[in-house]
Amino acid sequence: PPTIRLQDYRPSDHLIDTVDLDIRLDRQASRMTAVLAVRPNPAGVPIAPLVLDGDELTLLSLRLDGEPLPAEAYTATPSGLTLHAPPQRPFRLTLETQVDPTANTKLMGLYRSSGVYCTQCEADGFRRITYFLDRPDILSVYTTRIEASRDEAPVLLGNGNPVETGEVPGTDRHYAIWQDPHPKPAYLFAIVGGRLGHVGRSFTTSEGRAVALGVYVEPGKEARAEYALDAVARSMAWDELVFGRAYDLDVFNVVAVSDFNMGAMENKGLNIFNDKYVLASPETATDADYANIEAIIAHEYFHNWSGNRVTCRDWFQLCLKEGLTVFRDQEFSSDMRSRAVHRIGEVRTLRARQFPEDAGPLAHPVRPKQYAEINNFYTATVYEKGAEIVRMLKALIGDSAFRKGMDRYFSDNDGTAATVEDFLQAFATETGRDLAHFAQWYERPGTPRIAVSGHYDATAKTYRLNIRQTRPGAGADAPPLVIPVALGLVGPDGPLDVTHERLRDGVFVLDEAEDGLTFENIAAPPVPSLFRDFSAPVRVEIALSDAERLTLLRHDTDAFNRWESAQRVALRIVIEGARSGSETLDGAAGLADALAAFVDQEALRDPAFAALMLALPSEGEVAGEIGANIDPDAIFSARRRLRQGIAARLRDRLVSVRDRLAEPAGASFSPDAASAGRRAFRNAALDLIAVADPEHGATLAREQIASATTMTDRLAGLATLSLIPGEAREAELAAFAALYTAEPLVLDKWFAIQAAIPEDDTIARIGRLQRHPAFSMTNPNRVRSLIGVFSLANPTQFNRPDGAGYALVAETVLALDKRNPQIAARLLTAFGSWRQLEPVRRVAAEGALRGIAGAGGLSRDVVDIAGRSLA
Ligand code: B3K
Ligand code: ZN
Repeated sequence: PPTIRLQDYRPSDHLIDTVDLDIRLDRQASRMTAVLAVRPNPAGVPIAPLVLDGDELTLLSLRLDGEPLPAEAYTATPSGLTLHAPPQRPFRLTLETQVDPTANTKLMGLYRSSGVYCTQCEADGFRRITYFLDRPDILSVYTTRIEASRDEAPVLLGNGNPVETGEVPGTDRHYAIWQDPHPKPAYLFAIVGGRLGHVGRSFTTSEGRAVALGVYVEPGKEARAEYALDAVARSMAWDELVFGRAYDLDVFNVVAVSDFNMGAMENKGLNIFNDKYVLASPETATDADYANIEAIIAHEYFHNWSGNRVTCRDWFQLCLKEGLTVFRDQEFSSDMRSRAVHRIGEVRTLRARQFPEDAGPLAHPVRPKQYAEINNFYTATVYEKGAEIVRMLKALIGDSAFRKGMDRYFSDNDGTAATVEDFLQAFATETGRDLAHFAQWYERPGTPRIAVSGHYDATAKTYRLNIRQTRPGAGADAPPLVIPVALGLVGPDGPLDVTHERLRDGVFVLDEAEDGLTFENIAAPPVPSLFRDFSAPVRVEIALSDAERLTLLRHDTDAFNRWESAQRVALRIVIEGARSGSETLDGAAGLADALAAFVDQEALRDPAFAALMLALPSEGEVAGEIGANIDPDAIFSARRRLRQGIAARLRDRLVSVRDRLAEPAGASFSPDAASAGRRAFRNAALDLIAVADPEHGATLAREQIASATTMTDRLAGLATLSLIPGEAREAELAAFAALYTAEPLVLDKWFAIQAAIPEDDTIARIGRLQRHPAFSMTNPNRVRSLIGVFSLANPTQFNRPDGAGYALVAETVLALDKRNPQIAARLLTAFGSWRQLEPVRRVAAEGALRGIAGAGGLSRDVVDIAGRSLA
């Protein structure tokens, strides 16, 4: 496939000022009439053909200023429409196209999901609706008339504000006209038509605009939409308060559909969501679901400014909207919940998804320099590392300069398609700083390694920190990055109040390959607390003893580093245990003692934080730290041995704290962070109790499943039981499925639990589950729950030495690719770390990858991932 390069960017030779669309919805033959007001771009080449994008389109008719065009004036294929010599003046192009939404299994463009017509246009789906200049720097004002059978689609929604509805005389059809006054790129276009239930409320903006908020869901599920609706209103209020951004239309609608390639989509005024991220009730959704709904509703809403009002010049700038908007939604969730707990969650996600990506063949800069298939670049690097860059910028310039820079970015670029340079320029102008050096973060792939050494001089009473940065794979002449290092010192009895001229608000700026600082008047050897609050997305190497790290766990003021220090000790123990294979783990008892003391001190005070403290680094994280010659079975068993040691030591207090945190009988459900935190600790405790004593654990789990009043607790009981082989497990799994036959989103959790069982039989179990009536290869949520979870959350079975795990995923990729290339390509990224495996598995994984790469008729999406993975 052809490679598209950032350096080749050129403005379009034509602009499209307005788009008037008339869409007649029909199951197999939906018809679009598009009237495009085209004019030559003063910044383009004067005499240029007009080349419109298309994808699987059928052209029915074409007129220029109302007149049919002679056949030799244009060339139309399913993938494009070229006017060889368009007028050198503004003109109107009227295009009629026809598409089959029922046959659209790619879920891009116009398709039907459980009988609901909907669209997905980002990145390049609009060209599956009509021929267009389908690129984000073409901003147009859209007016859309949607027509459908009233019976089939009583609800008709579009972008912008509703202006008219009516009947089509003499038919069973009706129509609605929507007008969006804000110029937008085609990727933000959307319509919905269907039979939908709805909840709504009004929100008055800080500018006095009354906005009708609506959330549309499958009829009968309206009550499950209330939490999402509330999250919309909270997001709107927060963006006004924290970023000064008010909403700019009279309506804001969210629609939940059940077949969706990703989480959600920020179409202007009409966000379309995967129903998994809208529908919630205590009986069907876990606390994690509630938190995800809140975060994703906020994320899509925040795009209204960071993405829609200011959009991207080209797709290389994707992080401009995605990284920034992730940062904004993280801040929102932190304000709604516990900031420290949320930060730890952010870092866990980054380490689980982005670090491996950045260390493997799919690594790319946060702003990629080239791509073959843009839909493969909606990655953890663009999103999560992109958000970390914004966070570092804030740490470097300070809160108030950051807010001023954001204001300037929005006002200077409002209504335009911007670049990363435009973003940084706003902050440079506001602060007078040169951010060119900082901009390297957008250009350089790979997780930086920071080697730190500390030297205490007992005579001089000084403490010297040396800090050195390197990037794996980068040459010695690679320019260093600008890295904010938030740091402090902790003494044997508590944090030290240190000052240093190089520290501003506790942040040391490392902008050279190597640098350091010396603290004076330090009475005793301190322990450095580095990268507080995870101030930069780096790996830190420092030789500290377990005892020193556990000093941080006890005494640091920084919650993140308290958690981090226990994680580092656990990592060291598991890595050494995996290497030696020995039964006894050096240092495990010390860690268990520290955790016991921590639980005594914190579990009742901050159960959510304590629950995180009990969670050991994942097998994937351990693998990433080891980096080469990985044996997932050795990691699994060393990690399990450590868990057993900790569980045995903590068991009694876990039983008692778990009881003390129990909800009083009859207490009403709340998804808030405090209640969720209590459940999180109780369930983390249950899991560990079951590790210490499977029989007791199984009994408690079954009791919890039986008595649970929330999906969080019921599912946690089932998850604990799922790791204890036996009849009880199978019986409870069967009972759970029977209870939720009519709840696909709940059955997804049931698929996921089973896909993650680290046992030999899991492959066979998955085979059976693929034949379960609730499973479907055509629904992305089902595939992700069963095969996606298997590939990402079951390292021992995915990486079976006999290759059966790879074969299962490879078969699924090939089968899916014919229907839905985006989902197939996403699944294939599970092979991203294959080169780090030990030889037997490496050969097996490579074989599976080569099998895919060699198959015929592959999509561009899969060819791209397979090719880069093997390169
Ligand atoms: N912008 C969309 C993602 C589109 C993915 C296209 N393959 C949702 C989001 O990140 O907000
Ligand atoms: Zn986004």
